[in-house]
Amino acid sequence: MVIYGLRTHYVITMGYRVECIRCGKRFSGDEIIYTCDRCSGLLDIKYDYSGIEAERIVKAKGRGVWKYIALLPFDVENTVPITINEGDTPLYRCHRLGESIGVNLWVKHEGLNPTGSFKDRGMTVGVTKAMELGVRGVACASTGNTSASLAIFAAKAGLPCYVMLPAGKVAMGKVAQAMMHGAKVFSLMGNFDDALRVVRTLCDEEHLYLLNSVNPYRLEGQKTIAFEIAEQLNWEIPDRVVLPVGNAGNISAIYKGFIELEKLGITNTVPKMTGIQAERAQPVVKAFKEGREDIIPEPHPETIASAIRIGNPVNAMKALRAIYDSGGIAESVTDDEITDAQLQLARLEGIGVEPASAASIAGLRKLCNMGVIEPDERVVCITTGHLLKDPERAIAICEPPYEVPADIESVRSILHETGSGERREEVIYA
Ligand code: AN7
Repeated sequence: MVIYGLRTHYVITMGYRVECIRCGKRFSGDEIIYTCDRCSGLLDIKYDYSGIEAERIVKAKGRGVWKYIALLPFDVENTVPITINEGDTPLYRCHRLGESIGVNLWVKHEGLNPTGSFKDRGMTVGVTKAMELGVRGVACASTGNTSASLAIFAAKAGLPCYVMLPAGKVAMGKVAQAMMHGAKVFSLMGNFDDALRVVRTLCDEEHLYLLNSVNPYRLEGQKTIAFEIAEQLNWEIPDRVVLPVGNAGNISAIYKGFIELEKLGITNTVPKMTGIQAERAQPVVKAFKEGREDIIPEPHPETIASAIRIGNPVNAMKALRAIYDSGGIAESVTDDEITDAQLQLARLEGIGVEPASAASIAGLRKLCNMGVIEPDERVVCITTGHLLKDPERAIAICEPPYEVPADIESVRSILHETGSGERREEVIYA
């Protein structure tokens, strides 16, 4: 049911509204708009929390993102979600890695979503919204995972899909997914920020629906990471959540999720939101260290963690608010620190992640070494994407296989030479 206000353009749609975070201007849920037309501020989805009972979250049935439909911008009765069972990812207690870092550690492995990254949580909501709006096609710019996820949800929905990738800078597994699932893939001679600029204009002029994380519906899906963490810890909030930051959507979304649990009276605190960026792509970290509320874009971002090779993150203002308001922090890590953390996760915990995801562990280790994070803290790191997204990087940082003739003596001699199957932990810096 949609109730139109007569004099204002403000519309109440299914118990939520869209609002500019800067000037407060309100928009209706059936308008296609990504930023405020008055002040260019980011938009946020707001609910009437007094009308939502805590039980609808705490005792929600089902699994994954749609289990939390009471806090999603849809009509609970009449929505047909475009879903491939996203969310419901494991929260691993990581004793070995936690001990090596010196902290109580859990890892929420978002790489175990159906397309291999956390983006699926936002895309199931975003593409369901696209169907509700009746759009003629969907598009995004991407460092890879967004395009892979969008391609797959668009395929499921039967929508044309257009993705813009920075040429030569997207990990192989992600490009393979976008191509395989039928997106029209463009390789742009520029970086992610250039691609986003192009696709925003393309969407306006060609009437396509933009599904980058500037689209506030995406973040509604991603905030369910917070609900799941809380539930998996029996509604006890961890002291801190650490995650990689690129376009800065996920940190904003997860913070919002924790705030909503507080608003519903389910919890009474929020974790310190801790964002990690790569040393040569760290506009949010620099803004945080200078106490600013906005970023200065970096024209030439660079890192082996190609997912977060972003110099002008659109959600920076939301992310910085999340970090400041939660008493969190932002820190940068080097590519070598990211690589070490990727190997540690793989070999101490059996968790295979792509480089960007390992930035969370690298950042945690650095902040623990600096004494910023105390040993008794309960920390959840979010690993955002699966190892197989970037197989080339995995092969590049590991010892190559032993090439031997197919006879037992050749194999045995190498086996003894290298210490009979000894774990190759010597490569791990601790
Ligand atoms: C594995 O796919 O921006 O800070 O275009 O793929 O919410 O942007 C990917 C981002 C972290 C950063 N980890 O999240 C894209 C894209 C992985 C990612 C991030 C991304 P945001």
